[in-house]
Amino acid sequence: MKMKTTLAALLASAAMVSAANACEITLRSSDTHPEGYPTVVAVEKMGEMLEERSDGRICVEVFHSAQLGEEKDTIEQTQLGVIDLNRVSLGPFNNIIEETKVFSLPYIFRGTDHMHAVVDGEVGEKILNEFQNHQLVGLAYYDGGSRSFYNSQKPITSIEDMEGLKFRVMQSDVFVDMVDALGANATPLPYGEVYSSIQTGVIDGAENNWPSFESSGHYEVAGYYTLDQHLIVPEVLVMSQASWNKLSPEDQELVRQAAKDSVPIMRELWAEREKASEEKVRAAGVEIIEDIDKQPFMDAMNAVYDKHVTSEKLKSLVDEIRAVE
Ligand code: GTR
Repeated sequence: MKMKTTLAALLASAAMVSAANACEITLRSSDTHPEGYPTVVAVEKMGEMLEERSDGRICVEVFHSAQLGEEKDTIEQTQLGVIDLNRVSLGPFNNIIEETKVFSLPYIFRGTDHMHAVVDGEVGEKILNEFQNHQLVGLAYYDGGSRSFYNSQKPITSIEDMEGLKFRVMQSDVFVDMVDALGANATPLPYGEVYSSIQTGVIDGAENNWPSFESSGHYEVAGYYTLDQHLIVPEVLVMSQASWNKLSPEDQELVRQAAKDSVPIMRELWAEREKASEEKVRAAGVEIIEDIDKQPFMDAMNAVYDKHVTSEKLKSLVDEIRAVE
């Protein structure tokens, strides 16, 4: 049995090597999420399109489950050209690319349709263009659902219940200030450290969308999920400027187009996964607090806007986002 497994594994890796050999260029892509997660599948699909359209010359290899590192580190690696492609939340870019903050502001989007209209339009294009000033090429936006708070301690039914709780946030000052403004304490941590930090009581909880809450297993250690939906943070697929510069203009166009064509695929996968993850979490017995007055949460966010939306550039971007129907 063992022999058979080993042989099968050898044959499989031999097949992979020969497939890899056919590719003149293999773009290594990073993702923190596990196999089968919508972002991972979408980049794989992008790779298939690219391979087909380049007659097998350009391939994409997706390293899922944070195999290449946590987001903050992989962003640096992508800027350096060590990693070619990276699918990340916009959150970890906030401290590097100021303009990305506008998409990370609490309650900036009125819902998914509004977010889609914004990222598909002029503002979306403007923010993608900002990446080129930071050794990166912005290729496409993916969905990140809406993020809500979960914790291991108690049901949060109002903003008062947030008082004193310790929440992990993505590594961005916007999110630290967001949690502070709600009367809780923020701990910026890499995604991969959240599960054990809740389990050991280092933090009380975190915040995320249904698919991440489910796939990370956080729901196993944080039994209360309050749907305050404070954030809708789009995700991005970026490429290293160094890797980009190695491609001919024609190949650059192929990459850009394949990335764009993966967006509708991703959106469909996302909608399905949101439902499936919600069902799984509910079936596991997590207490879901849905009936919550969001207004006090929204009002508290004025402090975050006052602190982070200070330049004329960001102010006008916020106005433009709000004006999109
Ligand atoms: C997820 C997002 C990841 C990562 C994670 C986090 O929703 O898809 O890219 O940013 O949240 O909270 O770190």
